[in-house]
Amino acid sequence: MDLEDRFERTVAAEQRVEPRDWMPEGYRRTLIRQIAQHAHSEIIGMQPEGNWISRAPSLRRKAILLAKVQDEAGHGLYLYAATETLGADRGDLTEKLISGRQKYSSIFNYPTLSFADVGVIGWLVDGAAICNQVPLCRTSYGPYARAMIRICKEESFHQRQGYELLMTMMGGTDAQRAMVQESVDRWWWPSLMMFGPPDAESSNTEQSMKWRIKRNTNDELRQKFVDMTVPQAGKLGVALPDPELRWNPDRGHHDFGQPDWDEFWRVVGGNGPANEQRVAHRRKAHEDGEWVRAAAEAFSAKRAAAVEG
Ligand code: FAQ
Repeated sequence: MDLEDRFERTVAAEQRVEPRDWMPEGYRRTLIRQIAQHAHSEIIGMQPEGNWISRAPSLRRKAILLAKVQDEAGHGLYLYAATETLGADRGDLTEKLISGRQKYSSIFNYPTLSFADVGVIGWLVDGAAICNQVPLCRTSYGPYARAMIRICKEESFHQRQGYELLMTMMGGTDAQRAMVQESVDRWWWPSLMMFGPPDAESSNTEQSMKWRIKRNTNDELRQKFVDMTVPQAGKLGVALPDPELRWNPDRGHHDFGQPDWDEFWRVVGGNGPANEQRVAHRRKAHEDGEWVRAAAEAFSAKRAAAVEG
């Protein structure tokens, strides 16, 4: 059996492709692209919420938020490690991110204007992330699938954290309830965009589904997210800002309106409300960390010399 046949059979049998196995170059490239984009999203995704750490309304909320943002750093590092098993270089991926040559999720290019945004990011953004990532626990590449299992557990915790915060605010004053509603109005459509363009415009889906890198299409997951979120919104007592949103008994799903796809492509193309700021901040952090990388390298060279000596 030639190498390509063996690869095809492994994927078809729902077994995992492992780092030392032969794989088509396109498969490797697609994985590096998707996992790197995901890793960058986690790292850039620390910024919108990080904005509120110093202004959290209580010590408890500050501690929770700090822990969540720290988890996101962990997810990013975990995912960069998964790309390294495919032969990618972490430094090179960071360079691509800060020079705008590699993407990260559109959602993190929107500003966080109130503390309710912390709750809404947990509820909607982590909720969308979970919908998208639970199927990736069955992705065909072993290290990615295993990373997803742990990441999904933490994302579920993050989502409940957001929902609990919003429940608390909805049980508060009229001003707090209004703050939550205003935040939901701003984040609803960008959350739907997280799943990527409609299937007809998704250049990678068909091949990624064949390779079982992706297990569902963008539209399937978007639908699942809407169906999951509508009852949660009802319980919370907030309205979702979509006049076309209604249950369709024939389909057994909710019908819903389309996000503004022109806005999506603008944001993906680098022209969203906070793209420049996000990338500039990441670049500065990377440059400010230069001395740490130099010190670590000097230390390991010294240790290696001591072992040899
Ligand atoms: N933003 O052909 P497709 C998180 C690009 S969760 C920006 O459909 P694909 C947790 C796409 O790269 C967020 N770009 O692409 C957290 C492609 O461009 P390319 C991260 C997007 O890959 C929560 C082009 O459009 N999660 O961080 C977006 O098959 C709270 C055509 O699209 C993941 O990355 C977008 N929304 O499907 C952290 C999950 N959508 O590269 C902090 C893993 C598409 O050909 C706080 N990734 N593009 O030039 C995936 O499942 C997939 O990559 C999709 C996109 C579904 C995102």
